[in-house]
Amino acid sequence: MNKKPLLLGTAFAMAMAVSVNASADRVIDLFSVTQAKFFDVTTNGVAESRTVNDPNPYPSPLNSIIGDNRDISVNLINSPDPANVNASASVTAGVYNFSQDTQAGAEAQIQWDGSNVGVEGADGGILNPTGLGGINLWDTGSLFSFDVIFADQGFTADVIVYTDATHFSRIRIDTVVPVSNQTFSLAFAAFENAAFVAANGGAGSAGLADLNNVGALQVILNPLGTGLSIDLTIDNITTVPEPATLSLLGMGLLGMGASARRRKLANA
Ligand SMILES: [Ca+2]
Ligand SMILES: [Ca+2]
Ligand SMILES: [Ca+2]
Repeated sequence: MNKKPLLLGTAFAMAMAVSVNASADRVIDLFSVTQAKFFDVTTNGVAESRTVNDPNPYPSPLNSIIGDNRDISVNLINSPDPANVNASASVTAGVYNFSQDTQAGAEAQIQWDGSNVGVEGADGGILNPTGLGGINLWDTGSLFSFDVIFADQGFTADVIVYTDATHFSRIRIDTVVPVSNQTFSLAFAAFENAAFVAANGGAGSAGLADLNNVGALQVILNPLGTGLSIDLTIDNITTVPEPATLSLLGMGLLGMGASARRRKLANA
């Protein structure tokens, strides 16, 4: 697995953060719909899962979850004392939290796979790879953007875009270092690039995801279940329109041009 982080420079990340607030027209999740904290206290191979519907379905201007439903889960993989050394997840105060005790190893998931009907149980833990019904993300932008408020360790996350059960693209990111208030971006084009996906995660048995036809989105945190103490807080996940990003970068370049002109005038 390629461990090279897909991090962007701080200046660029700041520009991205501004553009998210200014002009994103389709959210993935603003984490404003809460889910109470819960724990997995068993190393039985079964995750604890919770599901919630958005009380303001799309296209309400108050909609904050793509597909109107979010599933979160925690799977305690190993622990010397599961009842007391374990892991939890929650969505409260506008942010998602995953916490893993020292010496525990756990994986956490966030799924956006539409309402829980058919293949999903009441808790939403099973992924429905076509539950979003084929959303065209290219209509909404060209990058995923997610704000990590805090991570006390470097963390690994797999971001998976599904078109259906056999067409998906998985990309692993690894921050290597702790994170504080940083915006990460992942280009849609990366998920449609066979060589990049093969090198950084993997594709479905029938091929890559088509971001014109998205059936589900999934984030797997700490997919290796490694045993470090982890506290991770994620804020808004959105799609970012390229024109807004370019115009912000362009404004930065214009600003540099203006100061160069001022220096010239001062020297004249
Ligand atoms: Ca369990
Ligand atoms: Ca669901
Ligand atoms: Ca699900």
